[in-house]
Amino acid sequence: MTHEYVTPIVPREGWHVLHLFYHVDHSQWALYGDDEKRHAKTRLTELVQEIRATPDTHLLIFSVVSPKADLGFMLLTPDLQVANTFEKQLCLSLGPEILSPAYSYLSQTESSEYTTTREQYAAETLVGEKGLAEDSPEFEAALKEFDERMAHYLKHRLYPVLPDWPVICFYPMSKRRSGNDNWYSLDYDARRKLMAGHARVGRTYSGRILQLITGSTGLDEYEWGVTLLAKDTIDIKSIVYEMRFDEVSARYAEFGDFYIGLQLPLDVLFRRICL
Ligand code: 76R
Repeated sequence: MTHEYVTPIVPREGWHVLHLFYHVDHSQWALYGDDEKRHAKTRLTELVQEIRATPDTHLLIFSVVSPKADLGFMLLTPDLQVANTFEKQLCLSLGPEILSPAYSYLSQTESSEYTTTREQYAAETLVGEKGLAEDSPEFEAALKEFDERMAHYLKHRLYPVLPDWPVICFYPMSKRRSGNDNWYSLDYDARRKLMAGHARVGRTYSGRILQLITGSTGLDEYEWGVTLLAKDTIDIKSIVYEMRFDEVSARYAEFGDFYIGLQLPLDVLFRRICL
């Protein structure tokens, strides 16, 4: 990318995340000659390579299943200036009239305020549930194991590297704020207890679902973007179904539209979307 002398907008922690969905205008594409078509695809291919070669930057590309959109990108990068630049370039890369935005979502990776802390784990799980004495070697070992697991986990939430699993599901969601069902008027302990139940359900999908929850309060229409990656749509369908019964979702969640995409290598994707 040509260097622009503008102040970077890099969050104190985490990265910016853009979900981008486009329609292809096939009537405009049909007007392109073979050379123009080849050049257009080369431009997009080179741009994708440039984006993927940018430090700390990831780009997922997928064909959208259903006419809600044709082509989707998920871009993760620290600097909003860079995200903005790439987003404009992606939209134009096939030619000025080929891609038109169908939907988009801006969010940031974030750590959760409900993640179990070292102190909670020590007091509630190790002493409370497992009955370990605070100065015993077992206690020390278990706490060390917790520290390592959490360091790895927190890093993944803020700086994720997403696998190339074929199925990607995206939807935005908020926590309800109405009458007696106002998430934001619950006190912290009540929210933390509810979230612990949510996480218990979520953990049973380990290895089948990779979830990335990105925060968008003040950035876009909803409060979070939910990105789920899977090898099989049945796992997407069952996690979302099972979560519906969990109080956090049953009582407090509101959802936007759902998008299902298939991650594909670019050459396969071009054929898939009939370019
Ligand atoms: O600390 C952690 O990150 C682990 C516990 C955890 C938190 C704090 C967790 C685990 N989630 C957390 C936060 Mn989740 N999650 C969703 C959805 O469709 C629906 O009903 C809801 C959409 C899914 C499918 C899902 C899956 N989670 C959140 C938040 C932020 C809440 C806030 O801050 O108020 C939202 C909006 C949200 C929504 N969650 C998990 C999963 C899965 C699979 C897990 C287990 C992950 C793992 O342990 O690897």
